[in-house]
Amino acid sequence: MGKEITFVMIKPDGVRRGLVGEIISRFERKGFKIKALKMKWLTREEAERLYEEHKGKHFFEDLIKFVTSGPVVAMLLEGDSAVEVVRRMIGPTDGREAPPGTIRGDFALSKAENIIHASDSKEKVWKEASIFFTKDEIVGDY
Ligand code: 3AN
Repeated sequence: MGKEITFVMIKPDGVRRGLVGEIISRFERKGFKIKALKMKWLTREEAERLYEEHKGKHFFEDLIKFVTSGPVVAMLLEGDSAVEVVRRMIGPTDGREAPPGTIRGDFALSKAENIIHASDSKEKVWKEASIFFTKDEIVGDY
């Protein structure tokens, strides 16, 4: 509980499909405060760092190709229980199973191309955020 920060990334399919505004809007309306925001085209090395835990899995190569296939939009969001609440708002990995009302449930029909990534634990937030942001790119209280 309490004020917490989480890392979110709109994947290349979300950017290509013009869902950036819709997705950011959902988080703003929920009450999260944007603390950092950036569009970036990941290098292979950066993508491998982001998905380190999946190295060796059958889908790893496709995942890296997909996430480097176009620019992504990364952000840090601040709010109560941010990690857990944002994960609930994005829904389960497979868009076909994600309930309506969740971002994946409303916009994805695939497990591989599922629009959005969000940190699944507090420990991962800063590891993932450091691929995109330096300390001075995170704004202070407002
Ligand atoms: P989540 O993004 O819900 O945390 P993870 O961490 O299990 O899911 O998977 C990371 C990413 O890897 C997913 N967003 C998806 O793009 C891809 N992925 C995971 N499992 C599969 C799979 N079985 N087949 C293809 N892609 C997958």
